[in-house]
Amino acid sequence: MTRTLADELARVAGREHVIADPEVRASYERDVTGRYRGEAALVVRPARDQLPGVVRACAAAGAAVVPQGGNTGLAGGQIPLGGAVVLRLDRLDAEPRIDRAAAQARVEAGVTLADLQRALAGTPYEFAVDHGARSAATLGGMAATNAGGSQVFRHGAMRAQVIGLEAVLADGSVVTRTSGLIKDNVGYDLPGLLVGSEGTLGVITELVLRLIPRRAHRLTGLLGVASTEQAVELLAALRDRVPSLVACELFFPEGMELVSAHRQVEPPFRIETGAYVLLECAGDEPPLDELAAGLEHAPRPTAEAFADDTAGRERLWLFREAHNEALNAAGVPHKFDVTVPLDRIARFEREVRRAVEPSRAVVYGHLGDGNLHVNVLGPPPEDTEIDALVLELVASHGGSISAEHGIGQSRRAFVPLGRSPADIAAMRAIKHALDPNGILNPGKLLPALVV
Ligand code: 2HG
Ligand code: ZN
Repeated sequence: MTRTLADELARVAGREHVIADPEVRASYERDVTGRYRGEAALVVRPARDQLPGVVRACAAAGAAVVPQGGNTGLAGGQIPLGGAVVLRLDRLDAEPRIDRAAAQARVEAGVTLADLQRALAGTPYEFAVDHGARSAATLGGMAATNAGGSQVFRHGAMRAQVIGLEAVLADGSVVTRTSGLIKDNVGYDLPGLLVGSEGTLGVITELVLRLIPRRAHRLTGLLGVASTEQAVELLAALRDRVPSLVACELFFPEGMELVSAHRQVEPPFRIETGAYVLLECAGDEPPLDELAAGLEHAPRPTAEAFADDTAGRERLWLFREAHNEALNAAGVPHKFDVTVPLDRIARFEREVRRAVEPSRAVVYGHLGDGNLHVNVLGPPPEDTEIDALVLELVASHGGSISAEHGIGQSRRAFVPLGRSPADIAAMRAIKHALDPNGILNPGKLLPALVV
């Protein structure tokens, strides 16, 4: 069957774009953390107009398909299971088209976030979602997982940026909602449904994205604070008083040490501190005065460093953004991507560290929206007890077990901690209606059916 499917896919996409060699396939079958490894029957790299034919061919052969963008996902959603066909979308990379009057960008799914940022340089616009994996993460994958990043508390996650999209459905038909019209109320919000569906309802091929005005001045500040409580007080003091504040990130001394050692960089200050808060301001005027005035109302930092030039700002951001990479170099962590209400975050952080003992938790995240990344080093990857422990704690604090990385494989079994039986049944009904044979990214997102 595989040979026939390979021939059929070669007929649709060209033989050079169908990869069967196990050694070449390998990089598409595992994720960056080393936690998720699968097996693909084939990897196919279709051009955009070949995608419907590729999906039809797979459907006819009864082969499952797994869309894959930059393979930066951290929940295992993009990793093939049980010999599925990987649809690698890197050929969907036409130059983004910018509509200045509408403040919109039209991008194909395989365009990376960094490529969109480059295309917007020199225009009056920026894209509101940003995160550390920008050079490899694709906008299609970011939409499929409803990715977030550091500016969500101001501008929302991917779903808030997607005005329209095109997607190929399980039968190869194409849904096109790419008019770019902001007011367009004809029926169900299919783009809203496809965003965050992690390739289980359709394969996103193009996006129409909202843009925000580019601000002339940026300022980054790294502040030491005595405790997580004080970090939250700082956020409360700045959120309204400093309208230019676009990011408020949190990390701890263990992360600072890990990144400094991994990247061989000196921390900007050496002083005992309970936590670090990284602030980013963007304004039409230099934001320093506004930020300084806001800080008057906040707990006094133990130490601080500021930069308003690109190199200096990047140096400060590195201490936050390189956490993931430094952890991956240290081992295969259990990764949790959770949201906790801000008034619970300090207590949760203390409790989660205690709960995973004697293992070590490295905690960091996007304080502005209560999104913490809890990474636990120590327990073997297959140990699911630790997963249950952490996620039940999250639920007990009224939090969400998945904030910005999706459910993928990693959180499937825990969906009932965040969704009611009626909610899960409605999601299953949607899945069944759009993909009755279950060929789109099986084994992801929805919990396994217990029969
Ligand atoms: C981040 O915020 C990314 O750095 C990765 O979302 C999170 O490493 C993680 O767990
Ligand atoms: Zn994050």
